[in-house]
Amino acid sequence: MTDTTTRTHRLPQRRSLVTTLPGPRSTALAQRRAASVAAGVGSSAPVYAADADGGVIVDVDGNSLIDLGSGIAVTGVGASNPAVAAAIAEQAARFTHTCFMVTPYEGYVQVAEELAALTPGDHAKRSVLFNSGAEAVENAIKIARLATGRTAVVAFDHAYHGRTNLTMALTAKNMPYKSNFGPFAPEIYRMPMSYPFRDEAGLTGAEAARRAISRIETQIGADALAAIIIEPIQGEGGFIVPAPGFLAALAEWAKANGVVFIADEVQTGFARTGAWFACEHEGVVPDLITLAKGIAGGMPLAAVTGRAELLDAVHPGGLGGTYGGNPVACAAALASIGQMKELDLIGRAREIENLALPVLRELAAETDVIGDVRGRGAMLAIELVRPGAAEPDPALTKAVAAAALAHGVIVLTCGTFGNVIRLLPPLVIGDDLLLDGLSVIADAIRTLTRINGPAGFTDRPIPRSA
Ligand code: PLZ
Repeated sequence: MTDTTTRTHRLPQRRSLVTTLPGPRSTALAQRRAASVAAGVGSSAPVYAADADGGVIVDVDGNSLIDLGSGIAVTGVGASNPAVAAAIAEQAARFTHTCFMVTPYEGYVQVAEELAALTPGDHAKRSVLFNSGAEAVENAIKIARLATGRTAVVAFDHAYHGRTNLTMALTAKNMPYKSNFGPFAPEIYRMPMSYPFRDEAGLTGAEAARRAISRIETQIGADALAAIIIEPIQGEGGFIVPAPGFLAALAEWAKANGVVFIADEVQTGFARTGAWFACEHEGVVPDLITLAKGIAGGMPLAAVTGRAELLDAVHPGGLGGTYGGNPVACAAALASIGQMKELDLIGRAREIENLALPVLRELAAETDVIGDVRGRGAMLAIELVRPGAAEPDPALTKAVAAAALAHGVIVLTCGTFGNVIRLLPPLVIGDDLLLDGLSVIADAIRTLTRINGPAGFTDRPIPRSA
């Protein structure tokens, strides 16, 4: 598996730094950016990409960095997968756009057929395509409200569903996503999540679901509730894997009460967690599923897929958008899904888990600043805390990501408390590169917390920012 994924790579799969980071060319670009790009757009790594392939991103100064972020869980098949690039070029040479609402084309229909086949459940399904995860979420809520004739929507603590007005309301975290951007869309209710590391010890998934359901029943009333939306594993909120049975109990209650159960699989979807979709691990069949990110190898495409009777309840013309299901993005999606099957990227995601989890667990056993190690497949995380306590340590988390970057590894953080290091490598990353990336993170933690590891940095300890 590793061999088949590494052999096909165009760029050398290695970490190598030829400048300190950011190098002079990235620094010059950062200056131009400051004078032209809105300050509100952040970037985790101040290095500008010139090329990317497999598990590496090469920057404009020629540094080859290990990519453990996949552009936030997007480039599972690689950022320049040859089959995807060829499909894009071939479609672009024929037509880049007609607008599916004006002159439809086969690619859109093919993507909908694939989504019906791949998503959980053997009921009749329909799909509608969009450009971004937030747009898919907005439309799933539109569909659920119209189909049920109800208005209330439940979202959870630590949820992330997007940055548009309705999805900001669904998203839990104030800073940076919501602060001063209100007023927010009404009729959104937030319920407690199952968060095993932070819940009272021993709280089962069923008990955590009961806690949420009891609040829904007393504060909203089932007959007012259109939908429950939940990420099967929360992404931006901290890679929170709910206790087993939590999702199933919520889905069962939703079914019994005519509430649409929406799985937001924008981050967890498309082989990332070692299944096509993360709700499969819990045996849950959602009524609607929102998809984006990994669907199209980096091209902007998103979807709502679900029960035919829900999607077909909407009047013709009620759903759409100029670019939704763009033909180039559809060609990329079909090629990406083809690559996931051909390279068995579901199996590869499981191999990544089997390779990385023991490394992270071993590290956790060495130090008292790792409160929790969790995740599934190639969606793994460590939660960093004050020594021996549950108190989040966002400063250490930031410092670890910065130290990893300084040594050539792009790693993302997340979490309501900003204290989670998350791993989202491209699924086509090779074993050696992944292990090298993990050892850099491990060394960063050892160095920053002054634990002497076997193969520590040669550099002086990086000072911890306050
Ligand atoms: N639902 C579960 O993870 C996007 C956004 C990062 P868009 N997550 C990364 C940021 O800071 O903007 C996401 C997600 C889940 C919805 C979305 C929204 O998807 O394609 O970014 O709109």
